[in-house]
Amino acid sequence: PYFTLDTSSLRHWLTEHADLASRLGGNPEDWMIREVSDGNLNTVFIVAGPDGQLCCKQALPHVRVAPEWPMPLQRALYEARYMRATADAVRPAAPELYFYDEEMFLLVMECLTPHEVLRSALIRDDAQPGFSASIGQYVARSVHATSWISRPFEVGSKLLEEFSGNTALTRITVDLILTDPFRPCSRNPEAEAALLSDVTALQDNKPLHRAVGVLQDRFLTARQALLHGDLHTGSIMLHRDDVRVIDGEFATMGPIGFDCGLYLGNLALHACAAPHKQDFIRTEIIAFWSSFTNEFRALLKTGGGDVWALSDETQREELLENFLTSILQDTAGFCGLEMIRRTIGFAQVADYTLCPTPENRTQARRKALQTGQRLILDASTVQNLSDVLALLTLV
Ligand code: SR1
Ligand code: MG
Repeated sequence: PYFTLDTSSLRHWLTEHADLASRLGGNPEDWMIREVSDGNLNTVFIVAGPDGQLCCKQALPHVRVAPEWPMPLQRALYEARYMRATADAVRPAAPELYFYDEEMFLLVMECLTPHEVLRSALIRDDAQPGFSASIGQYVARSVHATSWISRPFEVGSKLLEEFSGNTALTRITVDLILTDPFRPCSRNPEAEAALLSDVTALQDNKPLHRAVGVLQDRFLTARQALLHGDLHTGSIMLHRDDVRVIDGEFATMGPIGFDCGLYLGNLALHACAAPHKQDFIRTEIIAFWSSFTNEFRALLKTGGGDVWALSDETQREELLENFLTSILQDTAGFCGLEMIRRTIGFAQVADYTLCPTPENRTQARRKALQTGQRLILDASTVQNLSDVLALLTLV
């Protein structure tokens, strides 16, 4: 039966799993075990032995950073399923899953060392430029492997079945990203005084709420492919040019632009917090989109799904270009949602600590709110990446 692990019980648990223990080598009492929990939801341990290291991630029955908020343990299963469903397509851009324990809601996986969380690397100004090309490739490969265009519909049907139970985490997304920031809500931290009128205006903005409604519908009904579901800069680790995507527990079938939009939203927020890095962020956004589209175009040349099965190469190309435009429109909208929720919602971001003064921070947040609203309102007018860069004022 389930119990919450600590360093001592994890040591014992590992000794009872010989294949995992053998990856560590040496004597169990000599293993170094450290808790390195960083995200909002789970506990994470790094275990080091003479022959290797392991990363052990366990779901808690509540939100780690808000213990009064209960959360089903089952979410760990969806992360394991996501890793298994995408591993072959994205390897080596994700850690290897070695073992999933169904009773302990525990994932044991490859330890990424000396990797660092991308958000922290960006804040320290220490991320090797070009990482976004790897993320674009990752998104193209993961969604291609799970889309109706590339796979017989039975594959998509099975994925819908396997991931439709991930309702607790989808509920978090629906509330925290797609709803709460746009209404007064006890989960939203109190906004700083200087931003109160901006927040009130946003929460009274009826045209904005209509546009958010379109995105709510897209998120819940456009089941285009299997999404990571929480692809922010805290869900990515890197060391030099080795870039890995982690934390797929929010996985769900959804619109491809959701993964793209969350990623770009976090880059854009970083540029709001650190305006002197705008050119760098603009280059990363361009690298992401060109790598995503190039990889997706190349992969989709081969077809394989029931969708577009009748079309010749020329027609597939035309269909694909329209599909990419529609993904870009979704991307713009979800990018705007992410910028807003990370600025005034429950889960805000450390990037704003880069602002040297409180006044700079207010300005940065205001810019994020204004940019986010513009992106949401104008998402449907977007035709190419330059339009998105213009909405981001990154031209
Ligand atoms: C209660 S969980 C809050 C946020 O943390 C996760 O990483 C997701 O981004 C979620 O929205
Ligand atoms: Mg996470």
